Amino acid sequence: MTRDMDALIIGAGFSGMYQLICLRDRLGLDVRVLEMGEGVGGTWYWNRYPGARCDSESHSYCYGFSRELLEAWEWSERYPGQAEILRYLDHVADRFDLRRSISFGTRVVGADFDAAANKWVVRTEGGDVYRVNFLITAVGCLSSANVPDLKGLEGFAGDWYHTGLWPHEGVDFSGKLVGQIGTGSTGIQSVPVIAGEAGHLTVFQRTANYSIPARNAKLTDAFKAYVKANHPDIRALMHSTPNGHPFAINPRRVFDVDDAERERLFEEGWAAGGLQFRAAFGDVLVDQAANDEAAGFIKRKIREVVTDPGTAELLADIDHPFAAKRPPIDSEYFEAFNRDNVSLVDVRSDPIAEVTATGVRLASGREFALDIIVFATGFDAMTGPLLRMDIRGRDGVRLADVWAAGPQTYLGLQVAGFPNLFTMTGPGSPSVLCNMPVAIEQHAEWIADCIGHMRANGIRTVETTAAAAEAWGREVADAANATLLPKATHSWYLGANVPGKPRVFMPYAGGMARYRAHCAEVAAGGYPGFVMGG
Ligand code: N01
Repeated sequence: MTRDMDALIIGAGFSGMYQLICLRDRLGLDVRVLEMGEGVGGTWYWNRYPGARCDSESHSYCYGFSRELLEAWEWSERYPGQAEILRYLDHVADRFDLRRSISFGTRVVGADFDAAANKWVVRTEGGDVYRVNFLITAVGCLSSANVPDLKGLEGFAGDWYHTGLWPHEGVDFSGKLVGQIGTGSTGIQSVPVIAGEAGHLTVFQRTANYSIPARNAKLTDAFKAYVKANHPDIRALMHSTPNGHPFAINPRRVFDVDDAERERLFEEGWAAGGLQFRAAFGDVLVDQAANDEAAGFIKRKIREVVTDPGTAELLADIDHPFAAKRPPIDSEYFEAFNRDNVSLVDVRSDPIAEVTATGVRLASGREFALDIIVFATGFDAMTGPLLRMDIRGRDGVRLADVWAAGPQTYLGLQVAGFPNLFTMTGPGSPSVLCNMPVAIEQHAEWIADCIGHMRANGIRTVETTAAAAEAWGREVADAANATLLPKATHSWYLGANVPGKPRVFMPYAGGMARYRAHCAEVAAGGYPGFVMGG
């Protein structure tokens, strides 16, 4: 089948769904969404691992574009669990009648720009072809699972799973010997839940990680009423903060206060829980000495919680500044190591050498018998989901070649040589450093406004320039270098978790509020940095 349309969106997660509303219902375009899964939800469709829950607070982890939607939906907990988020997105799909414009179970394998026709020609695995004026990738930043290339995995007699591709029917851990590799945000969420079900859980830790207690709880009626009554103010606050969260970062500096007051304020942040701890001071992510204070506080907490001194030392032996990697938040993560059926293994000093038929063998020869291996090993982030499709721009140039030394975009939204292609939450945008729905809504609206502007003015192509992308690349690097973020040299922000991936700091760390203002200025100023043609 070959179809001609105005626009195609790849992915029906938070971003693709709202982009569909903007293009179909507001601009009246003939548009389709192609989605690999059998339902909407993106990340929340695939990540069904035990303990999967959002680290953003529920009243901020939702769309803000519709007052009616905000008023119709009520969250049950402070942090929404995977199932509740998926119910929410299903509700949005029903409410805005989105499914009729989405093809599920449809994987895009390639897209070529046909310059003569000024069309993107998009191919699906099933052999369908779409010829469209605009192609929008809404493929998510963390959707390409990273399973380490471990020797012997194919011969493992037990079962193994990656958290990001979790079976919909769930996994029965009861009485099983389970090994989990990875202690990032995901692994830290899954450990306590798997520990509660498994016969024994062995956690293989390569890099120890900070974590802040989430302090999840059912929402009270009073809080729900406060949210309902204050939507506009809450949204305005979220739009004013660098990370898009519904609480401000306190501008005071760590050394503005004396030791006792600092301890009290850290305790207050610790009690507030989650990402609010990071917001207790304004300089934690820019000043190493300030960061050391926050890091020291968390390490003391870990040692207080974990009873076995050897295990506590391993968990607190953290080699990077606090929040330089995405800071996890947890529900009883460190406490889980006090259980008799949980053990911690340091695979930094003694790496995993191979997976055997019956378990895992370390370089030293130590062996662990396992029935199930859980890979909480993260993703080929930001570029992975784009590069696994064969996207070719002008003159057949492959995106993979253009980005061979690392991604280059203007505003994370466009790549030079790839006209009329928009990359939602792409590398170079704040995306993963921001509460995602906030970043997503801004991108969807900016893209829709740009396309609306083009149609109103008879413009057929929009394409950023190499100079604009290079200049923006420098801004992205400068913004990161003004913080401690690049000091976590093994972080996925830098692509360091995927062997062979170029080390480029990918998200824009200058803050969502500043980025939003910059994008608005670009649009108001007639789109400098973009060439409008035809
Ligand atoms: O992945 P990660 P994640 N041998 O890359 C280890 C988002 N998220 O899925 O640090 C041994 O952070 C690796 O070790 P090291 C959030 O943005 C959001 O946990 O590379 N270990 C690390 O410990 C988050 O940042 C929510 O040394 C290996 C772990 O695996 C992002 O998803 C909830 C290994 C991977 O950590 C990714 O988090 C959860 C190997 N060969 C996640 N390879 C929300 O709230 C990797 N590791 C929305």
